[in-house]
Amino acid sequence: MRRAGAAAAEILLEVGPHVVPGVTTDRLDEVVHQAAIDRGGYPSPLNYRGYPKSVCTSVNEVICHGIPDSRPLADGDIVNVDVTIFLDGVHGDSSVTLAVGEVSDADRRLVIETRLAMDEGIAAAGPGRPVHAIGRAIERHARKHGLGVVREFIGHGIGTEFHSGLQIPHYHDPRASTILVPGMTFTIEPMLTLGDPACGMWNDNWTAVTLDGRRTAQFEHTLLVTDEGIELLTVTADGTVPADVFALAPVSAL
Ligand code: EYF
Ligand code: CO
Repeated sequence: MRRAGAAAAEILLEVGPHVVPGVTTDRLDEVVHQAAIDRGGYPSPLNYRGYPKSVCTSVNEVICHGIPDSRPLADGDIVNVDVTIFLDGVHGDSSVTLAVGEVSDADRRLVIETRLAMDEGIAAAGPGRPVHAIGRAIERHARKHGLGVVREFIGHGIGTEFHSGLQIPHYHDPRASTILVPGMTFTIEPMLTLGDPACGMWNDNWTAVTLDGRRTAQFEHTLLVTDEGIELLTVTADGTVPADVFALAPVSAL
């Protein structure tokens, strides 16, 4: 799992610099596909439940599962790049939301606070802690910053399966009463919105969008519960965290 997680992080670091105005998300798909193959792995999304590409690229109002296509990214877009690699029998799953050129202060704030919400969720997890503590921390952070939390898509157990039985809501759901124990591996991948988090679906039956058309951002790590706490698996072997490398400068006056 550490090797698969590190490979996912490396692939994000490789594809990130390609995210510039004018690039197509099809090109990002090619880069991610080749990067997975180069590492001796397989891009987990490809043909997963019929998904047609090797990566999810979710632009602006697209919440998740955006399918790469021939539309060029434009200055001011934000795009989530969600990479999962199957390597040596297990999956590593991670995503970052990247700015395309110069983005508005509102979008910058959305991206920064979504990453911090994920970090709050990670901080709330640990051995002996209930799963619902994660969503409670994420929802609290989102509320504090006037952002919505998407409820339809949640974090998941991960290992030899891309999605195992464990469900990790990103909002407070007291029914998520599973107690985390060492050895569990799962993702935290909150999707936050500038407006109403209600979700719709394009008629391709893959692309999830905000109903109000407002923008949305997402970050994701694969995590391991240890005896001592939580280990981030989707970091490179030298500890580099892609979300740190691509972090946006804070908005000076909120
Ligand atoms: C309506 C898929 C998409 N599912 C999940 C298949 O966990 C993921 N990313 O962090 C994740 C990535 C992909 C994925 C890529 C394809 N799918 C199944 C069911 C419905 C759906 O969208
Ligand atoms: Co995931």
